[in-house]
Amino acid sequence: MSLDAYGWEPFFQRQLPGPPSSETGRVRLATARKVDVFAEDRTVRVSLPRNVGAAAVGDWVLFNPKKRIATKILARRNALARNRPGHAAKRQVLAANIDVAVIVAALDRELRPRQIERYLTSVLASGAAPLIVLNKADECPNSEAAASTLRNADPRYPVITTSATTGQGLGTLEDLLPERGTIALAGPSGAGKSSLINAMLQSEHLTTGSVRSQDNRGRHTTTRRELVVHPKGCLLMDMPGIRELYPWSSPEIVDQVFPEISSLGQDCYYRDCRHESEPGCSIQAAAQDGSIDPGRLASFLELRREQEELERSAGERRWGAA
Ligand SMILES: Nc1nc2c(ncn2[C@@H]2O[C@H](COP(=O)(O)OP(=O)(O)OP(=O)(O)O)[C@@H](O)[C@H]2O)c(=O)[nH]1
Ligand SMILES: [Mg+2]
Ligand SMILES: [Zn+2]
Repeated sequence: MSLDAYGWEPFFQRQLPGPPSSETGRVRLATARKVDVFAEDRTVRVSLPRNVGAAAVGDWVLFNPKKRIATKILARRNALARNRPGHAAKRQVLAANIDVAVIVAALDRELRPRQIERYLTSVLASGAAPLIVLNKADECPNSEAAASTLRNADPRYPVITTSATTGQGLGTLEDLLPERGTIALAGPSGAGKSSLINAMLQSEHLTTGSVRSQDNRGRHTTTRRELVVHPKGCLLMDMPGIRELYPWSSPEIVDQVFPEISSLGQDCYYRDCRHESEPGCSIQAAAQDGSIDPGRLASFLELRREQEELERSAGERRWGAA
């Protein structure tokens, strides 16, 4: 198979040639010092020496086929990243070189728009196109109402309802996926990410797991990121469920996630208004007269704070201060 099938592009071609006799492959599975790559005519496991760096699933690597050692990780076109939980500023790349990030939520539990806004904050920072999937539509009598709630809050992104169990909405989902693109599925444990991929592949390739009966939360069945090839040609990346996502993003991206709120901030009396209790704050004024959603406002303020803090910590690390 040609490497085009795995998303090879001029952007990566321009980074060649590598060392003579090296081969190119795309990482489909990664552990700390070993990666499985899709190469032209086979899948091969190569070791990843420390000096080469850390590879993420979706990365392109050069490797020495005889020694089965990776020699270089090619520069990424983009990456979906988070701040490692429990760290002030430690970037963790979740997925490299992706075109679409599918944010999967499940309809067998309460819809959490705040959680989706967190994912959007990560996805917009990556540059991948977001697509919101509300799965387990078979478990929810008014799945369309849930989808409408999200569309009304922000009409910019597609929101679709699916069921990995009955197959409902899978055709619509597949139609929205770019034919040659790389698509990462992210979302909380138990939302049905692995089930959706299996349903699209019409195979039981990925392990799926039950949810806890008291609150329908998942049990973190998927423990590694993995890239699989869809029969139509696109690549699907399964990801472990994320408990609480701390996006690696920026205050400016948060503004983009909440345009109806951030645009009001330009009219605040103080230029550096924090939109809390300052006089002349047009965002608080809009909150008081009910013209912005209080849930979205709280989410906007929280994510702004978080990203400002991250920017400060990351900057301090970069300059070696404090
Ligand atoms: N009723 C219903 N159940 C589903 C659907 N999709 C998945 N499930 C079930 O939900 C449970 C969790 O599915 P998984 O596919 O393992 O969920 P996941 O998002 O991959 O979870 P992690 O790997 O833990 O992050 C399994 O018992 C699935 O059978 C659906 O559309 N409808
Ligand atoms: Mg899974
Ligand atoms: Zn303000």
